[in-house]
Amino acid sequence: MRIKKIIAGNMSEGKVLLKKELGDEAVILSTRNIKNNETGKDSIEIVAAIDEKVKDQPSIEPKKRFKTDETNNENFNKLIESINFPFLEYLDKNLSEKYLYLKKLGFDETFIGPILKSISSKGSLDITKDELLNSIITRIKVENLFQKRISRKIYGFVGPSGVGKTSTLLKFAVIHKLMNSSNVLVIGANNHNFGANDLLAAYCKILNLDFEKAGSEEELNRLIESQKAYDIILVDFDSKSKYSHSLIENILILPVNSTSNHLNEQLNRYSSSYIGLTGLDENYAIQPIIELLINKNLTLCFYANGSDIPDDIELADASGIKKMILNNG
Ligand SMILES: Nc1nc2c(ncn2[C@@H]2O[C@H](COP(=O)(O)OP(=O)(O)O)[C@@H](O)[C@H]2O)c(=O)[nH]1
Ligand SMILES: [Mg+2]
Repeated sequence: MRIKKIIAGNMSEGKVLLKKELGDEAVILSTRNIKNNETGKDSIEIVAAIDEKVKDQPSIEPKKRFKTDETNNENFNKLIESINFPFLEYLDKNLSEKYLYLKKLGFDETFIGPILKSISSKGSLDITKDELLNSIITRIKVENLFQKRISRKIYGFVGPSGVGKTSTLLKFAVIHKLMNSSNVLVIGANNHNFGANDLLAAYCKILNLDFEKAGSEEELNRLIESQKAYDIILVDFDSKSKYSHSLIENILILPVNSTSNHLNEQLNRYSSSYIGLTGLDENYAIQPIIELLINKNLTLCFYANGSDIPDDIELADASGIKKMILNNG
């Protein structure tokens, strides 16, 4: 047992001192009022004791409950990130934040690596996430094909079947007719699918568009040579068409929800630098198409987000591409 004598101004001050000296388990043995020899003030003398065995017993800490506060959530997220991306600990905070931002937007390592390397080598790592995204978007070439041109333009719509070539062509035609008061001719050169040209002819009739049918390459060439009065000629090809003409600029229509392999195959097959996308109203992964556009230096012209003619098509521009990236999937 340990005994301690404490002099304090009053009882409550004495208890505080006692607790500090002997702990919670101290037992008060006696108290008496005294005059403090040094100050001459009325004081209290407390004598207390503690059983050392009790004092030395390890106190049992109350169980720590798992707190689901913000700090814990943050730590939990960090833990998950370090499991998913173990190499992050080798990147500095700035780089790893940018890596995670691009990763969460749907880009993958093969794309993010060179992007971060390039901004890092330019010493531009201090840019914000938004500026980083904008810097990616500015790498994508865009061109406004809805603008009226001085000379006659001939566009061929090419690409895999069922991707939306015909409907995109019709949207394109109506926009030129309404917005630019252009003289538009639609040529049906879809000769591998029974009834496709007749169906297109019917659509053109409803939409008040001039229509001609080209059953062969010769017929197509003849139409191009003879129909000089039109401002714009749009040729609806099928997936197997192999026609080429120096005056035809092909627009490759690609589904936005494609894998890298599929997109590259289509590009090799139809070699075209103009790209139109369809299916932005459906689920898609953004990585393959953005990578294709940047790495192959292609020009994105427009994107379709549904089957309504002519409403469901948008001209490609930086803000639209940003929306496409931020809303992807
Ligand atoms: N959801 C959706 N459907 C589309 C889009 N573009 C075209 N389609 C539909 O896809 C189907 C095939 O289109 P079509 O133009 O005939 O394709 P083509 O074989 O390439 O000429 C049609 O039912 C279109 O209405 C799009 O952007 N989104
Ligand atoms: Mg078609």
